[in-house]
Amino acid sequence: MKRNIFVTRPTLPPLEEFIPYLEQIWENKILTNGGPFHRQLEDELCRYLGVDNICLFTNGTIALVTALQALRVAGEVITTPYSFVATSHSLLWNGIKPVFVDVCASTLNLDPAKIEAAITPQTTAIMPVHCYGHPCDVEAIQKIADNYNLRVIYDAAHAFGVEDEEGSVLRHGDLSVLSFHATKVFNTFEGGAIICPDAKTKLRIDQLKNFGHVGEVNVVAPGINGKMSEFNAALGLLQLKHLDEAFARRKKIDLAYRERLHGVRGIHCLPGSGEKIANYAYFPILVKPDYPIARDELNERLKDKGIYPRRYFYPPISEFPMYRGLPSSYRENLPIAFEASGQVLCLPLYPDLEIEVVDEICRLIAEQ
Ligand code: T4K
Repeated sequence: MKRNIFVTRPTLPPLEEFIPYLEQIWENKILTNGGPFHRQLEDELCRYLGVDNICLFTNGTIALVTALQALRVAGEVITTPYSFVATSHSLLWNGIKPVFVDVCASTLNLDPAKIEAAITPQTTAIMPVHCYGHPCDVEAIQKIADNYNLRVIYDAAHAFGVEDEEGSVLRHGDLSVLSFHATKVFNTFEGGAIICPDAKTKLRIDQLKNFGHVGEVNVVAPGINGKMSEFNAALGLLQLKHLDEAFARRKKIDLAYRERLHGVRGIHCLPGSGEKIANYAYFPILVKPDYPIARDELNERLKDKGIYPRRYFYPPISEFPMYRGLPSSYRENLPIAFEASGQVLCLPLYPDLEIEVVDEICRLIAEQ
């Protein structure tokens, strides 16, 4: 039988550990709308992540859409073209014009040095992404935001559990948004969250994710249905119990890749993020021009062996039809994002990946 090694594989706790949660849901018949597991997961995540307030969502994309709505962001928002398309789609869903700014070559995060030149009287916010879990230059971004009175909403879909010297990276900016999709380091099958600084903002976001309802008969805003169900919240509670072990395994795999790919001509591993606590969510390599074959050829050859890396993020978002007409989408404006997008390959990384498979992948890469 042909074996398939995917870029990621969800970690699932033993099935029997989930049964008691299901029994409890069946027993109390509260399936959604802020039930007991939902409340418990919010509490436990606040503790685990070291944040004060969290609002759970049905997925990360709806959380992004709602974060923008909660802060009444409008006009133009500066963002990165080097991300998953959900980042800028959330702007279009709010009738906001994305303004793409290039990324830094060393981190592939939004380059603060290029933000100011893109600010216009219509700019109301910046939406950076902690790409692959590597924290943005949060201080430089906040300084610009303070100078120009802009909001900052971090797409932190990749940054669950990441900490800098002072604690969680999720405390930066006005809001941070997480994804708990099946492919993420912490998953609830589908899910997401907004981290917010105070109880008042949490209350507003909780209203917006429940159609804008305040009480039984009052609706104060055109909110959406973004609520996480009890089933998904229960999955989250169970996953949390196994998370530290999963991070430790990810770290081992990350180190194994770095050791084995060190010195392979034309292969550049993005540097370990240098933050106090990383989450080892992805293992992106750049296939440089001095590698014997092009990135896409390497991708095909690995696939022939049953290994499926992914070209996250190719093409840049600015190339998709709904974005490519924007002035900020011109290729000349985004040289680093385009170059990285043509070279990047995210190698398989998930807790159950065996080191022998890492050996094999690295051998295949080294011997081309
Ligand atoms: N912002 C950023 C920066 C994001 O990266 C994302 C999501 C979002 C916002 C939006 O958050 P959500 O609304 O999704 O919560 C995947 C994910 O669907 C997406 O969540 C993620 N980013 C993106 C980077 O990756 P695809 O199209 O690559 O997924 P897919 O189905 O091809 O899965 C990749 C591999 O994972 C498969 O080859 C096999 C494995 N897999 C996948 C699933 C779904 C499994 O083994 N089991 C599974 O259940 O987008």
